[in-house]
Amino acid sequence: MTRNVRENNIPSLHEVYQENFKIGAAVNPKTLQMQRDLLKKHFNSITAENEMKFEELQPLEGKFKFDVADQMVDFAQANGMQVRGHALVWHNQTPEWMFLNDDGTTVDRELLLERMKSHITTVMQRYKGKIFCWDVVNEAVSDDGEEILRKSRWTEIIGEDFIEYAFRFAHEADPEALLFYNDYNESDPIKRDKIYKLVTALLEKDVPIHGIGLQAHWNIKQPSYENVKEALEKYASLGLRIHLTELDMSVFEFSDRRTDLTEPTEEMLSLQAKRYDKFFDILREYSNVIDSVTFWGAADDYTWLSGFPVRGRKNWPFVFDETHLPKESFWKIIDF
Ligand code: HAH
Repeated sequence: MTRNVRENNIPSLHEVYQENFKIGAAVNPKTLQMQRDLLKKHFNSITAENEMKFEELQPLEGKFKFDVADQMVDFAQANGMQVRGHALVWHNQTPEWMFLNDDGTTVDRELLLERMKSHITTVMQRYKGKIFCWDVVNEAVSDDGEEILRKSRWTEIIGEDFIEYAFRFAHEADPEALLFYNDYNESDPIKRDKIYKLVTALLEKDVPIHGIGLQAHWNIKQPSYENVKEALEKYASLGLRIHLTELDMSVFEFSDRRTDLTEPTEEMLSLQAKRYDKFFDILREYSNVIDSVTFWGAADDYTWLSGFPVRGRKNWPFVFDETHLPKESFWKIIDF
């Protein structure tokens, strides 16, 4: 069979999963071109990889730049796809001006809250009815031992309640949008319990939060199936919706810093397929609480993992290969 025939005849991933959850992909202006057909066929949700982050949308105070984000939303609408918004408040990719007065001194709590509200309101109102959910706060929980919240400009200037303010501003801006707290290492028991504690406290204060985003940057060894199941149980017990927001399956363990591979080994690919298989079994088992599973990319020709944690090292984390053909991982997750 020629490549086109094979490509066109394979089942659509999002159609296979229509009874379970949406299947999403992170996109950027380049992948929207290179992966256009693949995206249209297999995904019914998109997330902007970078183009809706603070520094992209409001690089200078009051000077919003919506052109690229608008094109993504238009692409989604033209193709019957949903859009997940990522991300409103984060300690990274936020411009310096946000935290500074004209004279270079640090802003006070009042002004930072005002700027936060203005950003959230402007962005969410623009995409009302077009973006169904937002990662309102990204990665606020610390990876260090006892510390619950990571220290950042947000905690230093506003205090720990910056999180509830962000959710309240977001709910006011678009009462229909689903509001998520999103984080990584979400299945690590210690971090999981911190996330759980944080969200429990928000719920006790009636903060408008509707879901937890599990980034799911996984690899061929970690996390364990058990830890993922326990995390899903624990988050689901809060009565919130769950999204997998940034799924990928690195072929390298996190501590593996090798740079000599020009293609993945057979062993890596078969382990990857086995893990995708088992993880999607688990995700289907929890599909009563999971509404959306987004990959942080679509096919192995582009992944942020080729720059992280080792700069310039190629990675192959998806279920479609560099030429957009299905990998063993694809066949595993559609066979159930
Ligand atoms: C994510 N951080 C971010 O949410 C996303 O916006 C970015 O494009 C890529 C990854 C993940 C992350 C990690 O897995 C480990 C350390 C820091 C950040």
